[in-house]
Amino acid sequence: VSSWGGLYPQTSVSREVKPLDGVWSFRLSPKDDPDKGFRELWFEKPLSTTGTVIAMAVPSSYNEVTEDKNIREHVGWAWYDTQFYVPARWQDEKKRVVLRFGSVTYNSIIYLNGKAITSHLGGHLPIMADVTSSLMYSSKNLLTVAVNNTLTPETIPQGTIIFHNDLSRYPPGYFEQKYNFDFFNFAGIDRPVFLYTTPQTYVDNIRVITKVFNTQGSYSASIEYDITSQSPAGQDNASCSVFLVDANDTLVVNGSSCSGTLTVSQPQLWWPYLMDPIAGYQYTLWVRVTGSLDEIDEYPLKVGLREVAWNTSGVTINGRPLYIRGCGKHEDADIRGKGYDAALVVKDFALLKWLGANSFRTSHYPYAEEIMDRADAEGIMVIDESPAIGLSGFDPALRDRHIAVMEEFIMRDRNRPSVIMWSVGNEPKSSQLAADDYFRAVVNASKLADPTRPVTAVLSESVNSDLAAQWLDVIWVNRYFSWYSDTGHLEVIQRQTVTEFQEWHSKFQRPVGISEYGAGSIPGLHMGPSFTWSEEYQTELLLNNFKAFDDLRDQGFFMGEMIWNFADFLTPQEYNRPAMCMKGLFTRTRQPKMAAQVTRARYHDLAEWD
Ligand code: BDP
Repeated sequence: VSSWGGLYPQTSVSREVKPLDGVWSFRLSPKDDPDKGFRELWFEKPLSTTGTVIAMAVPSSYNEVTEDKNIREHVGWAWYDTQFYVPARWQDEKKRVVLRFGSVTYNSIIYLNGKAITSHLGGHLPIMADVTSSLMYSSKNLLTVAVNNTLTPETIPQGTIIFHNDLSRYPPGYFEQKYNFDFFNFAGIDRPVFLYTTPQTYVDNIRVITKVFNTQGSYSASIEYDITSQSPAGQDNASCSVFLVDANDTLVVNGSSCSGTLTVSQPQLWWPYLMDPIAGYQYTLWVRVTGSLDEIDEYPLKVGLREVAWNTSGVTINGRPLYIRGCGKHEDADIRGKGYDAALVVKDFALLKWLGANSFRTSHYPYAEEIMDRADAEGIMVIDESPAIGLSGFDPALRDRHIAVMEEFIMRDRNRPSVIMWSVGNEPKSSQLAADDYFRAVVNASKLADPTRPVTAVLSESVNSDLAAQWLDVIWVNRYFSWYSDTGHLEVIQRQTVTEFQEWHSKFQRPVGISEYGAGSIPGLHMGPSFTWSEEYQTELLLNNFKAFDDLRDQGFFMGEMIWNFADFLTPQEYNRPAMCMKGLFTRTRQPKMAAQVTRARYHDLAEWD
């Protein structure tokens, strides 16, 4: 994988971590002179010496932080920089030093002390660069990031730039960024930034595959592990040892090779929330590599013991049938946009658990690793979705980019117990002829990257025109009966939903589920009898869907239900939505609407254990 973002930075006896988050300097490249920063070499000296800069929070999307409309609506390059020292002893101790961004959205070029050290295509995934020889150990360092949020038919997600050339109506050079998704196109350094050290011999990557065996009601589990390490030129390969400890740090089992299988008898399995009294239980696999000069590196990897399986009618976890109840989400909140915020994440998990949800989908891009850590630890299952939303065209260059993104993304998340399936994307225009070969290739590449989880896509075309479903292990479909069709007619939902999902299952013989349904509601708007946009309408729409889902559940192929959306989120400026997509169970500031209460009642009723 060409742009593997590296293991998440963690401390150990051999590793130090230094966060670089805080307030950085920021300026935009003018809209009518996008390359100004490159021409004037803004990366060679502090940004503040190139012109006027403002303060910008890192991590955060830059769009909603200031009072400047140009910043919120910016299209093109934006520049950030910060200055910092590193301990001089890092050099004396011959540390290897790595710079790591959780993500920069979208395309980025990263400079250290005036030199480009790495670049990355696309947002939402980590970026790592070995900066050992680019750092200055006896003076201040300058870190500069150029980030571009422009979306084109070749990027994932796609967008188009519309030029308005009629000079009687628009100023010279006027253009607009259009995109075919409804969430605001936030950008910037939106996840934490770290420097971390390792010895010269170090753990580079780890893969674990967990299996669960049930012999007459008694479980055992295995962990297949594979460690990649690096050693300085001229030295022999490092040797490896692994130690599995439980949540109390008690040693369970150990191993002494760089790849092998550990067996855990009487394991505490990883169970989803409300499926077992103990949800989200994790062991820690301590991975130790020892270089030929006795140099040691240690890295702790959390491991949940669970196995996902699937057939033509359903999905199981640890051999037990799974019914997925949850919501689509977004990384979205006021001020910070898609910026990682620990308080917000803790709140969101508290709300998911209050609802009785056991899952969410990372609609419509990979979420921050810190969010995924919570999902692992809380026992909330994740349908892990790539940034491919609403794709169309399906030419070979897009396919290759999509496959590269899937490989990079799967490499980041493949060790996580919470991730139960991969979604290659949301609502592709999968009735276009080219979708057939395209999805075969993207799904096959994803299955090659991880054969242990089902690969899916979230579909929206009609059952008879879609060309992607045939390649998927499980099928999710978005349907907005009584909202985008038959608006106002709640009475048709049950019949239409049941018919729709029966058709998908009978045509493709796969497990099917509803990945989005819902209605917008203005919090506090009450109308009886229920009327579109009222809280009553949203609530009754859910209740009618619930009846359909109960009918479908009786038929044995319906794998789950997910409400659109967990919370209201910002849209682009439009005339058909009031600043936000209002389909949230919670408001953008996470206060409950009426619909949250009925969802809570249902989801707790559906729980397999209480
Ligand atoms: C679906 C999209 C989702 C939108 C939703 C809506 O998958 O991203 O937010 O429609 O319109 O088509 O609310």
